[in-house]
Amino acid sequence: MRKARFKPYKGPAGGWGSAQSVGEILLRERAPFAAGKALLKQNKPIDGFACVSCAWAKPHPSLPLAFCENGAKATAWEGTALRCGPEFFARHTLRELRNWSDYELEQQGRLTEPLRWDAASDRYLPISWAQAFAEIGAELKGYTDPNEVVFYASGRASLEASYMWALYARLYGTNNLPDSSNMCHESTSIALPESIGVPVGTVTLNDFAKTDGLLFFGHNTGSNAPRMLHELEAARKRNAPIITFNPLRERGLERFTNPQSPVQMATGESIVVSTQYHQLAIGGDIACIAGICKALFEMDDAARERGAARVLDVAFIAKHTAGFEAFERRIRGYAWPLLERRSGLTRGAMEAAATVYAGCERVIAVYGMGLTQHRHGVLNVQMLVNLLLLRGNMGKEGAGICPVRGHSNVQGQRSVGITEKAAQVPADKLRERFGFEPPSEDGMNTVEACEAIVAGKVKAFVALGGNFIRAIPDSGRLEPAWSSLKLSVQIATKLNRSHLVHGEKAYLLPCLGRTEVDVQASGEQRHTTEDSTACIRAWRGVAAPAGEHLLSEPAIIAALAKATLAPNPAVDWDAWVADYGLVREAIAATYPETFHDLNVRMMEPGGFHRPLGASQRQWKTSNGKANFIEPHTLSVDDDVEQRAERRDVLNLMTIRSNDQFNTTVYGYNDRFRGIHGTRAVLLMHRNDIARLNLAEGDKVQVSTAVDDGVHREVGPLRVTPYDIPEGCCAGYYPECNALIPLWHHAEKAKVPAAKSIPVTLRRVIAVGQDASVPVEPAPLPG
Ligand SMILES: Nc1nc2c(c(=O)[nH]1)N[C@H]1C(S)=C(S)[C@@H](COP(=O)(O)OP(=O)(O)OC[C@H]3O[C@@H](n4cnc5c(=O)[nH]c(N)nc54)[C@H](O)[C@@H]3O)O[C@H]1N2
Ligand SMILES: Nc1nc2c(c(=O)[nH]1)N[C@H]1C(S)=C(S)[C@@H](COP(=O)(O)OP(=O)(O)OC[C@H]3O[C@@H](n4cnc5c(=O)[nH]c(N)nc54)[C@H](O)[C@@H]3O)O[C@H]1N2
Ligand SMILES: [Mo]
Repeated sequence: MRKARFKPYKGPAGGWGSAQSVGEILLRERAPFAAGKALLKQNKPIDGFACVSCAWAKPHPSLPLAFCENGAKATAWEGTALRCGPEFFARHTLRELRNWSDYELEQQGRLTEPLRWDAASDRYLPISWAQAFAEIGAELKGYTDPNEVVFYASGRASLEASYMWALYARLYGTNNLPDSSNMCHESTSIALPESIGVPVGTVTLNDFAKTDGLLFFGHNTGSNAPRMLHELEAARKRNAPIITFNPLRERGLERFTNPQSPVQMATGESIVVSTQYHQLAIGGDIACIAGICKALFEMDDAARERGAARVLDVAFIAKHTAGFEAFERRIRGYAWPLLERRSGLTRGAMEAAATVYAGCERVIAVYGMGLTQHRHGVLNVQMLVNLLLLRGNMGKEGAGICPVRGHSNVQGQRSVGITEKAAQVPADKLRERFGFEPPSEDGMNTVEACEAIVAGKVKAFVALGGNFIRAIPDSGRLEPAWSSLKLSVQIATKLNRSHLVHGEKAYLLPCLGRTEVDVQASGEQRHTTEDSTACIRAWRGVAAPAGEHLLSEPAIIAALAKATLAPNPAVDWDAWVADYGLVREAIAATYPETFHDLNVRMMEPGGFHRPLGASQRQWKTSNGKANFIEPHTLSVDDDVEQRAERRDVLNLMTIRSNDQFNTTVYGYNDRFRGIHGTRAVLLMHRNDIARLNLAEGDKVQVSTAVDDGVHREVGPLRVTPYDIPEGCCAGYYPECNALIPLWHHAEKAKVPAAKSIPVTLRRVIAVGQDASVPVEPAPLPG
């Protein structure tokens, strides 16, 4: 039995706590030596492998140890000595396994052989690769409408595998290519093209080295992109201010001890990361940024009166932007009390941020899921760009916008064709090279695919990695819908819940991990990825494969494609698998602007950058300008806002612990937040706990407070006092996903609004009571 403990964490991010946490997971995965050895090659150019954890950029030249605590956990997770083979599946039915936790499922170790679900025994039984491919191919061939098949991709596969995956789906006849990005930075992909004409971030590590100020919105850097703390440390040593906006005081954004600095480690010295820390309300960002802009306008007025230098970059605004006047009018029209109420910050706090911002010449704005996963997530991102544009912080060294991407190649998979949007497909190039007519209709994104599955309009779901059923909203409604599928196919490294919730026919196909040596007919293969700064580089695996029967992702995709599609002499799948260099030639031919000479340029030790107009002040927008986008609302979520008058409704955000990678739960500790041994917690403000007649340690059921006729409930969760704004609360993803209605997603982008869910609480066990004696639910104040 794990014992739950709650104790505020006083240490810095990094430091010895980090080293200890890495040691623990290496032992738990029984891989201290193998994974330890692999770690030395992690993020090393050319002969090393790109970390399978986050997508943060890798510096060149690299640090001696180029990995962080959570990167090491990810490597240990993949390099585990534990195996989950046919013997395991012979012992357990899927019905039984569906009661296991996410942690227990993945802790069985690496999958070793292809498996097919046997309905009679409700077990996965071994099957030969040849038979699996033949059966899946025959099934897919039998459908008349290709749009009834969904090809999901999580963001981990290489550029080579991703390109082949997208081509496979389009040759089959569909653009149904939803991906993890649909749940993540799709708000960015919609927002930035309208604002500045690129779909991705504009900054590189060189900009981080030159910047003299950083704005940080809604990203938990210490847990989710810890290597970035090195850039932040360097910026702080140059005295560049870092202004953070987050409802929670995330430790990694407060103090950091560099584990690679012998002096800091020995002396326990740590640096202050954020020079200002603003704990705004969940969803307070639009109002907060509007407030900072308003303060800038007022400072600019005062400067003009005094005849001092302007605060706004008027030359930049005049030459490069459109929409300024309407934006300015709108912002000036907001009254301070309204902005304060909506942001949860004081006018003084917003003015303080504006003053420091105005004192910096080169500013980078960094953000994560705290901005994108909201109903108005797109507007959140555009407001942040507006703020940068006011002072010309776009397209100059040391300045720009930095969406921190999640999965290690999620940005890259989009660059090579994984998208449901037909307009983004270079149809002419595909037609010319492969002699087929690519589908011209848009396919389904993640939310649309879920809607179609619920409506019984999907026959097959084929997944290149990920844990779709756990990652999506509305688990309680979605899981039962899966049984209406005729076919489900999962390509994976470890067992997860998505493999247990399946269609009439189900296959589980185990693949090589990215840390592993990949030998094909022409020899050992390299592969490529694109990071958060649009830097593309070559890598190769270094560890021995986890099993002799594993195939690489490209080999599995090629075999599926051959079994499914009519032969096409222009696509030689076998040659591609024999030599991934040929896939890269095809990538270069299909996307020449980004990927010309990919086979040569990928070997540049620091990689090469994708050309981005916005970073040269070339605006590939519809009007050729950088656009100020007027906010049409100050509320980030109308579903939550309508209920503000109901005092029993709290606004819930779902967050990641320091001991997980998305749905992969490495352990039950969230060190930086002082939570140990449990994930079944609800973090609340003390005043809300008192107001709702609750006490620390009570167990509550949490329900979604919307009236759509569906009852959604999660629990019991332990009421845990935390430093979080009043009216807000936090619980862990994926455990709380059952609370998010599928329709509660970002406008335009359809990213599930996982950061603001209106909820009510019901006490089921009072603190000190035996868990077996539920008490009456506490009456809620009216
Ligand atoms: N170790 C590890 N690394 C990871 C992952 C992982 O699970 N584990 N996941 C990867 C993936 S796919 C992704 S997308 C990224 C995710 O990395 P993040 O973008 O950091 O995502 P979350 O952990 O969901 O944390 C969101 C942060 O936003 C804050 N926040 C919530 N609501 C709001 C709001 O309304 N406004 C503001 N300003 N802040 C808010 C939360 O307090 C939290 O600090 O990390 C990637 N890297
Ligand atoms: N409530 C809530 N929901 C969320 C979020 C949130 O913040 N809150 N975040 C969203 C975000 S940002 C994202 S990106 C999604 C994540 O959604 P997904 O990407 O679908 O989920 P992961 O948990 O990353 O997938 C983990 C599984 O990937 C498989 N895997 C690992 N490595 C490999 C590999 O090399 N190859 C293959 N083929 N398989 C592999 C393993 O079987 C593992 O179990 O979740 C989203 N859902
Ligand atoms: Mo993500």
